[in-house]
Amino acid sequence: MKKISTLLLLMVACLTASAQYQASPEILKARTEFQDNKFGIYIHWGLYSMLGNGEWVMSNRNINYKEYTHLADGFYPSKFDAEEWVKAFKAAGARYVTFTTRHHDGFSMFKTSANNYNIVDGTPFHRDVLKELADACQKYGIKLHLYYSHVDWSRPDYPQGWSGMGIGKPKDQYNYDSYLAFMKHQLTELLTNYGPIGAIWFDGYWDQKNNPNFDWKLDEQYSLIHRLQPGCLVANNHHKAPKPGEDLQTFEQDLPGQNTAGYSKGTVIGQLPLETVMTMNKVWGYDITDKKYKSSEYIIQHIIKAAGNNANYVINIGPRPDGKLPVEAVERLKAIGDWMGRYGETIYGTRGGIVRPHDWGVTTQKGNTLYVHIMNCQDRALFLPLTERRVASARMFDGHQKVRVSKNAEGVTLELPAVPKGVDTIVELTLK
Ligand code: H79
Repeated sequence: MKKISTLLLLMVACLTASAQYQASPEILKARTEFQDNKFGIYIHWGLYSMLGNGEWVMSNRNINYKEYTHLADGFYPSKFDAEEWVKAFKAAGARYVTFTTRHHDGFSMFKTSANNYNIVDGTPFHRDVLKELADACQKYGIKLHLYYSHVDWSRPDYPQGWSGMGIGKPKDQYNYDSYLAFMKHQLTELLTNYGPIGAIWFDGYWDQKNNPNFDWKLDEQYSLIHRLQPGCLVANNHHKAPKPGEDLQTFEQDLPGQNTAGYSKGTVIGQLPLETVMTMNKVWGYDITDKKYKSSEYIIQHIIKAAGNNANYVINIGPRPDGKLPVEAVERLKAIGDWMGRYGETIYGTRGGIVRPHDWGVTTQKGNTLYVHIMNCQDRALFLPLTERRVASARMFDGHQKVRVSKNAEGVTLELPAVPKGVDTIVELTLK
């Protein structure tokens, strides 16, 4: 009896411990910095890049899991230059880069001692591209975030999920404890060998959707991360409300609250810092025929819209198998950098403003300064439902021309010098 009650107590203690994740002071600081950073670059790069058909090619085309591993012997990204990448990201105004250390195909883009299926031991390239990227990020002051897949199409100990059904991997040799030990080993390497890491970004939780009782043992992974690097944020792209131990909530292909892409159906927006991650063309990994690139204007407007929705924005690039960034991506990075260089002040360090997003645009706010970003308005007058604060002054961000403000019971109307046009017209209000 005593044994049972001790056991029960222990269970309750464990449950409350996980339910009551107390973010450390380091984490709280890191969350604020994360929110201040506002804009990042995602990189999807791996063996799949060689096949030029996106990062899901192995599962989509039912490539045999043993056959696929031979790609490693031919992977030699001769033009890879981490500094060139990071300089381009920095010039675009990005403050962080999220890199795929190991995607669903199971190939590690870093030196691991867990197996030879990695860029250093398993390819003729023999270079730890993650180390080179980490060093370049340090040098140019960009935060490094690490994508880490929970799904693994190469390992029989990973329990078969919804993806990779036709790749010939045995379905009866699963052993989650063994797979979890492997992941913890790799997470330890990632958080020990590459300097300070801004976030670990998990992906793949959804793979076990047909197995509702599946226990990923997230607590063990999250507490390991927080123990090894107390300022490292935990993100998990599970498309659900945040779970204990997580530090930010990420949204795939949509702004928080939207669901045009089908990943965020019914996703509850929690209290954590928010992030939207989006592809620049259709898929994430390099696709040789996918030329459906979003325009620079679209990307810039999404940085602005995300900020107005109190979220960060991360745009993805799928580098070519030779290690170069696609020219279309480089062009867009330049255009984004031009805009961020002039208007970054209205984005970095801000939060979603007190006037909520509307069809005409969004507001961002820093202290008493409210930036009104007008992206879609055909009139010279714009009404803001702003009643809780008084407007002390208003001017155009460009050229500082004064803007007349008239007030009524419902809010204020801004009289603009001209009908807004272009990517974004910004009015700067000082609030009392
Ligand atoms: O790494 C990139 C993609 O390869 C990976 N996440 C980004 C960052 C990814 N995108 N989609 N998927 C993985 C598969 C997810 C499918 C889903 Fe669903 C569709 C999740 C929710 C809707 C499958 C169908 C699971 C639930 C419904």
